[in-house]
Amino acid sequence: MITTVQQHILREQQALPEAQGTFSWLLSGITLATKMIQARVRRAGLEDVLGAMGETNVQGEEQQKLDVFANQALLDSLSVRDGVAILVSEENEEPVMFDRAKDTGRYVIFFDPLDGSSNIDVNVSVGTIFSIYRRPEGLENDAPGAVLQPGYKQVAAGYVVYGSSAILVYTAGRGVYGFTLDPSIGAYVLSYDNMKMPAQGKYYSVNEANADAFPAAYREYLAQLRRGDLGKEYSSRYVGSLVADFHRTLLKGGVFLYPPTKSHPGGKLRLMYEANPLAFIAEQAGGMATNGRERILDLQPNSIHQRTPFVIGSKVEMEAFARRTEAVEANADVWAPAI
Ligand code: P6P
Repeated sequence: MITTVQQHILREQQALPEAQGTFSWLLSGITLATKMIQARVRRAGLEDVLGAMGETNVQGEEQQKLDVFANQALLDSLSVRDGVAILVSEENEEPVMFDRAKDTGRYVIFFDPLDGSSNIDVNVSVGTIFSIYRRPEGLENDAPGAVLQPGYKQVAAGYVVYGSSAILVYTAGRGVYGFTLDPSIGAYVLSYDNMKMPAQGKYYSVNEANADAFPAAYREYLAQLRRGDLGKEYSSRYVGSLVADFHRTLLKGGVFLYPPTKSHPGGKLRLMYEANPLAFIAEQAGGMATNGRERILDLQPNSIHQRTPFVIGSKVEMEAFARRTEAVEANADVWAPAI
């Protein structure tokens, strides 16, 4: 007996009293778009979708053709759902707002349509990340408070990793569930029921090329892992595609870090459509996520594309990181030169 994601969402939305089917209708828009995206990702290179569009996006990054397609697929699938009041995409400088009747446009959705897209041409897994909030009552769509909500207010979050298979992972605040796309029936089928991140893993995941520029606390912590101070031998695994690196961390445990550096004190990853959704999932699975000091989900955003340092993973590694940063930063200049 299979459980499709649609059946699962209908069951989940019973816990969202105000949903009245809107919530499942929204999520079906996201799953539809990801099926279209994965079909194109699977054919990358066959339909001349490789290579750049020759344009750059709001992040100043060269747009890959699949980026543009993925963004359009999500915008098209979600804009026809009248439950959507506002869409915020990594690819769009400004939010897309819809003039809905007051009692219909109830949700705000953030998404990174194709994260890790620079890896497309070398056939490395990429992903779509999404994050869903209620539109605050009494606020107009263009009120800053409509989009600048802290992560703990998310009603749902998830991602699809387009790897050896397409896997959708989502939470609506009552556990984390994984679904594998079965191409023979075109449906996401439950494959991971009530996912829990192992309390400790054996991988740490960070771009070591930047290590000399990390704050002392981060360097000290990585040396601690390498020395085996947490009672385990660690291996380094870094795909360079956030969704792939996080998915492994969720399944196997361990820790992923994108630290701040002097040149990028805010880190690289985006709070609203990368860190917040993954932090919601990690916490629901028993893990933790911080910006190096504070819980990601407590951060009050001040802009929709703001970046944040990002440390996310298993309880044991995250608690060790917190102890290390407290110890080192209590006694040293955060930017002390590399040891
Ligand atoms: P770096 C991909 O471009 C991305 O946005 C994330 O998917 C990934 O985690 C990160 O950047 C990799 O960045 O600086 O290590 O190449």
